[in-house]
Amino acid sequence: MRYEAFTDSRDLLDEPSALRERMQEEGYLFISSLVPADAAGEVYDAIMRICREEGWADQNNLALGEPRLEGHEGWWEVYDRVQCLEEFHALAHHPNIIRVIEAIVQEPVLVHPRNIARITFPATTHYTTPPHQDYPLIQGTPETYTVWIPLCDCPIELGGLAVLPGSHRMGLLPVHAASGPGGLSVDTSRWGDRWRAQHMRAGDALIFHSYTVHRALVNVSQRRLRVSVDYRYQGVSQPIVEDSLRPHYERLSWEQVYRGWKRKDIQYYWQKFALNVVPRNFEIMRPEEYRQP
Ligand SMILES: O=C(O)CCC(=O)C(=O)O
Repeated sequence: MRYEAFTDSRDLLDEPSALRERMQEEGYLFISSLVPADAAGEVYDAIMRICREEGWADQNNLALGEPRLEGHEGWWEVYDRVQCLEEFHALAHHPNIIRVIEAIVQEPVLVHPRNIARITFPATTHYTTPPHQDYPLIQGTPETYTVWIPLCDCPIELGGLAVLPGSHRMGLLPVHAASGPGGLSVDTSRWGDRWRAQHMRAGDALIFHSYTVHRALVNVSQRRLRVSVDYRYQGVSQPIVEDSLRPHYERLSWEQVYRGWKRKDIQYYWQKFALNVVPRNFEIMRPEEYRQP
């Protein structure tokens, strides 16, 4: 399938109101080289070192063995170690990202501490992230923005991310049970071929509203791992659910994650804000097919 490319908003970086308007209109911003490729590469190298040590990749960073699936047996030996990487969490605080989010939310930015790394093996078509909106998974405020950054160059064949421009204007959609990270999907049949996707380079960023429908493309490479991060942001005055303040998958405590870190300013930083912490609504995560008539 061929995809129309994203609109690159790099030329708007010095025009906060134009960035905000484009986000309001399109529901996403693609910004090439938002963070330096070296900064993304440093996180990639740290993750790949763990993958090699745990037998997921060979010396050329090519996948070894059976595909490992996020959240399944055999996943945690790498993922728990990735969650402890200081450079992985530090990249979420990169000033170039904060500046863009500040332009969108027009107030001081809260960086969610719950950062996510994705390591996608080839031959995992059945477990590719399905079309979904982030809101049911993140909640708090709809004005939450995900920043998706590939840590290595990511041609379409490596399974990048695709978005449906303007889909955020449909509001919150009913969810269905699905296979893949997040486990929820929305019906996109009426959107036809309006998906946009393109070759992304390490450090390019795709930023989208929590109602914007997006999905991953299948990694059809022979042996390459797609390695990317999902970081989340919102205005500091907006509501947030408590679990967004805990490590992804909640297998480790922050104390365990932070062991041996050099930087103190990116540890427990959210505790200095008087946050509006709200409960999670499990009802909007319940698939339509499981609802009572
Ligand atoms: O990278 C992926 O496969 C999923 C990313 C995603 O859906 C997200 O950032 O919300």
